[in-house]
Amino acid sequence: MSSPKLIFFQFKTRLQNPDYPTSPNVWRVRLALNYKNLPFTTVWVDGPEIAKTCIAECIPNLDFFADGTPHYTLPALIDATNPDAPVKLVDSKRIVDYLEDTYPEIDPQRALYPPGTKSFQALAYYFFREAVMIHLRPLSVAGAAALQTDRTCAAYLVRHRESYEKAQRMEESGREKGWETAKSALDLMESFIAENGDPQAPYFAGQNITFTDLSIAANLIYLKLSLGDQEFDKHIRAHNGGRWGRLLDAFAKYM
Ligand SMILES: N[C@@H](CCC(=O)N[C@@H](CS)C(=O)NCC(=O)O)C(=O)O
Repeated sequence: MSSPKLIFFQFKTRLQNPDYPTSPNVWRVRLALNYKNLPFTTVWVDGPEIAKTCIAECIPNLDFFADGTPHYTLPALIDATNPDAPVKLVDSKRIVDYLEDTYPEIDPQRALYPPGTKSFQALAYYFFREAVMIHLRPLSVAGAAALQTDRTCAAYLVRHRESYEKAQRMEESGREKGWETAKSALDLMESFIAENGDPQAPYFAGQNITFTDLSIAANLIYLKLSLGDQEFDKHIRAHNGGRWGRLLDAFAKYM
């Protein structure tokens, strides 16, 4: 097989050194590419340029706005390995699934989807987003907005207006409530992991990294960047016996 020619469209931010995006969705793909050791080139896209860039590259829209206009998003990926039939994808999970299908790991211990785990992992993906991240969004949105480029910042606040306004209205007690709810969901996640019979195992499926770990790590990176080290360390790093801090550290080499 000829070596892959992958073009990865990442969300540009203020963080230039190192060049970090602040979107968990972009991180999900970036961690997957690096974990799988797939070479890629990056196109950095500023927020207001997303639609223009995708249209120019014939990258499909993710969905539609309420008024029927197409909604273009990042991350996006072009696999130009076969120049006659380039594959153009959006949606972080769909992109990771495509990479895993197209460039499978030779070592079965490195498979992101060990046989029979796809549906369970889809459930875990849904749970983490809907039970954990949703309660932290108002807490992280102001920090994430401050990391966007000048051109993106205003649009970012419009897009996340509801979360941002909620954050501004939140008293300290409201933030604590958000943390409490999110941490209860993390406790549940921890109890699911314990079902494997080895609560000390580092990863969701035991000793080997799977998609679920990679996806949670992408969210943890986003939270650490947008909340700042102090708040992240106070609430998440040591929670559940340090599981989340260790998971983040395990993925540092794939950032
Ligand atoms: N489900 C999609 C969500 C993609 C998404 O919402 N991307 C955001 C960045 S985190 C975006 O491009 N927003 C720009 C916009 O909505 O205009 C995924 O997982 O990739």
